Amino acid sequence: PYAPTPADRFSFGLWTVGWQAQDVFGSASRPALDPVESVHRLAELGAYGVSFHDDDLIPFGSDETVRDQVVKRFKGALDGTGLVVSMATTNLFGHPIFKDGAFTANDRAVRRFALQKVLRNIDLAAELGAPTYVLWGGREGAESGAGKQMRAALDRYREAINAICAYIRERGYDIRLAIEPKPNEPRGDILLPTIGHALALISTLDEPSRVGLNPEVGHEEMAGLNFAHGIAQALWHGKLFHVDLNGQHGPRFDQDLRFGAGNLRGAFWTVDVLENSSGYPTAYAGPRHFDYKPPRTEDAEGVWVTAAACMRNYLILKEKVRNFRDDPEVSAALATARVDELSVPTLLPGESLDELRAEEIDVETVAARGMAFERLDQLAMEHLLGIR
Ligand code: GLT
Ligand code: MN
Ligand code: MN
Ligand code: MN
Repeated sequence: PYAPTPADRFSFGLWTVGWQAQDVFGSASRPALDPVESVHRLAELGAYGVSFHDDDLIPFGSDETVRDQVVKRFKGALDGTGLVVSMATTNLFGHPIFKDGAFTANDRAVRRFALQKVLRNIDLAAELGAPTYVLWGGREGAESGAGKQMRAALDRYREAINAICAYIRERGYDIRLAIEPKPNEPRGDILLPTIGHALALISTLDEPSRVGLNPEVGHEEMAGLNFAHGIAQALWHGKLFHVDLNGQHGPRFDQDLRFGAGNLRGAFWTVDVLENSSGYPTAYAGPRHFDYKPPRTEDAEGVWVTAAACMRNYLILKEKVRNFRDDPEVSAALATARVDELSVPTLLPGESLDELRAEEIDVETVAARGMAFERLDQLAMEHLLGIR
């Protein structure tokens, strides 16, 4: 049991298993990993897809000959294993040219270069069949007050996303964009810090229907937010295009732990939402994508232990969530907590507000009713702890 198959649609970024574990305080603890080997290992483990930044695959600054060779080899690995490219994105944060951002750098030449880099990699994304293109603006932000004019930066952010959408339309590509929010790191304060901020920007775009979200568990939790609630709202807006699954221990540096580590209860409710266990009409249709970092303590083989664990933990939680939802005691507790009653509109169809105002509500009786949420939550806890 809990052995993943491609039908589970698990996917990994090349930069996750390929991370050499260089951090702010120390150099790499693992050797470089060939993307072709990653494709083979991920396929053997039961994954269905991979995602990549341009530079994960084609080293920054490569000439056309190298580029063509790399892409050919990568395609060969995909064809040989049946793995798909589930998403692609641009590295707009690694090179020193992006030290003050990419789409929102004060320096206009940087912004023009950033856009060039994105458009070029969108051609490759289309060639490899990626349905989703992620925009993570880790360097779009500031450490200080006066250096960045926030409203101008938002104008430029929107301009860039509109230009990318126009390019995708002109080329006739079947690609949607997904913005990935993050509150901080590497910049002191990043633009579009949460799901809500990104949703608000999307509503102002030229083609809002082409743009949605790629929320990451750890990024919302760094902001002290509830990830399951965040993705539920994204689904409600029809904007959960993609998801980055990982683990985080509350507000601190971005830990990118394997899925299930860190906030385990949060992971339980995240799977509940993604698997649509409560049966809400809008379900998540994208890949179960892991964006985590195998800790610096692990060696080259340890990396694959963590990758397998991400998928295994997801499948274990999926079973626990299903058992929770199928448990007759849970059904009774849901009824006692009047959870279904929230789906009943507050006003009757056609009811006038005068009728509402005329109604006599027994305030004391209504106020005295307990909600019995603790009983319901304890049942969830016992399913998660494995005693039910
Ligand atoms: C980087 C970041 C991730 C993003 C990736 C996409 S790159 O690793 O920390 O959260 O999803 O650009
Ligand atoms: Mn992260
Ligand atoms: Mn990350
Ligand atoms: Mn991410």
